[in-house]
Amino acid sequence: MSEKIELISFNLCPFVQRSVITLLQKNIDHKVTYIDLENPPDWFLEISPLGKVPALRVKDTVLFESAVINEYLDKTTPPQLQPTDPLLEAKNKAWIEFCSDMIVNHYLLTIAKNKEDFEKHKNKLHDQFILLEKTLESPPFFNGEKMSLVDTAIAPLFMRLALFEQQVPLELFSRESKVGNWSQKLLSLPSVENSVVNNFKELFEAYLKNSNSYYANLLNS
Ligand SMILES: N[C@@H](CCC(=O)N[C@@H](CS)C(=O)NCC(=O)O)C(=O)O
Repeated sequence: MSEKIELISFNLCPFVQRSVITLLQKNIDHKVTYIDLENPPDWFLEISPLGKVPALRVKDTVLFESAVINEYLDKTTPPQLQPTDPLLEAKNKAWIEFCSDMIVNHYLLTIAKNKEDFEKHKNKLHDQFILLEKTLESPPFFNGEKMSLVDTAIAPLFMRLALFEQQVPLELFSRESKVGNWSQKLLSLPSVENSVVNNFKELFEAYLKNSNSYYANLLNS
């Protein structure tokens, strides 16, 4: 019997979530090991060169960086999500980087201690969504009909934005826009829905409230 691949995870990490979506989308048998990032175990620090999750253990090899992990999963298990045309593939990889920057911006927005920093990251994210709106061509996915790794890269951000939009509307894009439709499509996929732990919303809310950030105070009010 072949050894299961192991995804090393922190239950709130959006980068890990990208790999979970890819694993689920491809129906890859795997196990998930959760660690506490505040207090990472020694075995994790020994195998993870950057000390970050996700890490993927495949036999004796440990891969890190979500984009790299997803490319490996994509190359080894069908259906292929990356486009085969080299130019389109490169374009997709560039936009995956862009989505990573958006995720970081959203994180900075959620932990900003004051209104000024909060607004700064919110405006940056808003501008990034305008660029995405201009880049999207035909629905439902980033490349049109076929789902891609860009879709798996942005879905965790859409999920985090949707969770608290009712409580604290950020209004970063409209529901009727191309981005809005894209978000709704991705959030309706079982691979996205099942990519987080059951009590994700509560855990995330508790984490935010604990940060005592400007956004957390808006959530509290
Ligand atoms: N570029 C990395 C980012 C991963 C990342 O920042 N992971 C965070 C958790 S969401 C982490 O492990 N942080 C621990 C640390 O920086 O010490 C990727 O795409 O995998």
